[in-house]
Amino acid sequence: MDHAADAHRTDLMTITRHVLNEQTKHPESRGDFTILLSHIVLGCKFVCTAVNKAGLAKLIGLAGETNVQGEEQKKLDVLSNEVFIKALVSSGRTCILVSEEDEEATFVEPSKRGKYCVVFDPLDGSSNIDCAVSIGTIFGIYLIKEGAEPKLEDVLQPGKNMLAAGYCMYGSSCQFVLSTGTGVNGFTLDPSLGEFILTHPDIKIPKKGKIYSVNEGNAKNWDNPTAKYVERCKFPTDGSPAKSLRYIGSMVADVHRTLLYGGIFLYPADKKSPSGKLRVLYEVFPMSFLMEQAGGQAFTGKQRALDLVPTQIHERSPIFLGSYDDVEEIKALYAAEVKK
Ligand code: FDP
Repeated sequence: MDHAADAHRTDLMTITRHVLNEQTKHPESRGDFTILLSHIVLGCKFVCTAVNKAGLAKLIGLAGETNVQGEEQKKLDVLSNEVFIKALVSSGRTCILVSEEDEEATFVEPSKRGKYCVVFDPLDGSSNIDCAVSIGTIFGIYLIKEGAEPKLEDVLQPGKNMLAAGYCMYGSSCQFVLSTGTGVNGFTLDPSLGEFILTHPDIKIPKKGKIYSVNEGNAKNWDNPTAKYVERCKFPTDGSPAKSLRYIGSMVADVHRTLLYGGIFLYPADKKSPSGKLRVLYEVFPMSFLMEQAGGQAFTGKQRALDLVPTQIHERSPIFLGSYDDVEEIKALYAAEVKK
C-alpha cells in the first residue's frame, strides 16, 4: 500500500473546506450558508447515486403524473424533487423553496425556517434520462431581509440579486459547479471518498468560442437576429472558420461544455414559443450568474438576463449565453433589428 499517496488524498480541497475558507473572509458569518450548501451537496450526491442506479433499479419510466409544465414526470424527477425539498427543509436555513416540479412555492414552517430562498430544478434535461445522457440539478439562492416574514416577492427578484448559483451534472463524472459571486469553481465527486474535490479552480470562459449550441429543428420559427446569427456561425463573413455545432438537449451539459470550452448556448424565442422554453428562476438566472462570473455574458434578446424581473415563479425567457465576444455579436444583431 502506498501510504504517502493515501495521506495526500486527505489533503485535498473538498467543497466543504473551500466554502469554510470562503467563510473566514466574512467574519460576521455564522456558517449558515455553509450548512445550507452542505445540504444541497448531500441532495446532489443522493441524486447522483440514484441516476447511476436508474437503469438497473428500473427507476426510470413514467410515474403517472404530469408536472406543472404539462410534461410527463419520470420517477427520477419525483424522487429528486423529494430529496431536495427534504434536504433543504432539514437544513433549517431556508424559508421559501421554488422547484420546477411544484406548481406553488413551498413556504417552510416557522420552526424550521432560515433566511435563504432556494430556486431549483431538481433534475433538468429529464427527457434524456432513459438514454443515460448527462442530466443535472440547477439551483440559485436568494437571501430575505433580516427578521422579515418571507413572501413570494423574495424570490421574484432579478438574477443579479442572487447570492449564489450552481449546478451539479450527472455525467461520465459527477461535477458540481458553484459561484458565490466571486468567480466560479468546479468540483468533481470522488466516489471512493464521497467528497467533491476542487478540480476546476477559478473557471474562466474563453473570450470567443468555436462552438454554437442550439436546437436547429426550431429554425423555421426563429426571428431575424437568431436566424442571421446561426447563419453566420455556419457561413462566417469575416474570414473566421465556421463554428462547430454541439447540442445535447440537456441544459446543464450544454452549458457545462460552453463554460469550459467557450462558445454560445442559445434557446431563443420562436413563433411557437414567444418566451422561449427555459425557466427564468431556476434555469436562466443560475446559468447567467455563472456565465457572468466566469467572464462571459447572458442576454435575453432584449436585455442583460440578470436584470430581468420575474413576475411569476415559472416564467420563461429566451436566452443567449456564453463567451463574451459571441454574445456581443448576437446583441449587435438585436440592436440593429430594433433600429430598423
Ligand atoms: P428537458 O425538456 O429534457 O427537461 O428545460 C428543460 C430542457 O430539457 C433543458 O435541459 C434543455 O436545454 C431543453 O429543455 C431542451 O429543449 P429541446 O428539446 O426543445 O431542445
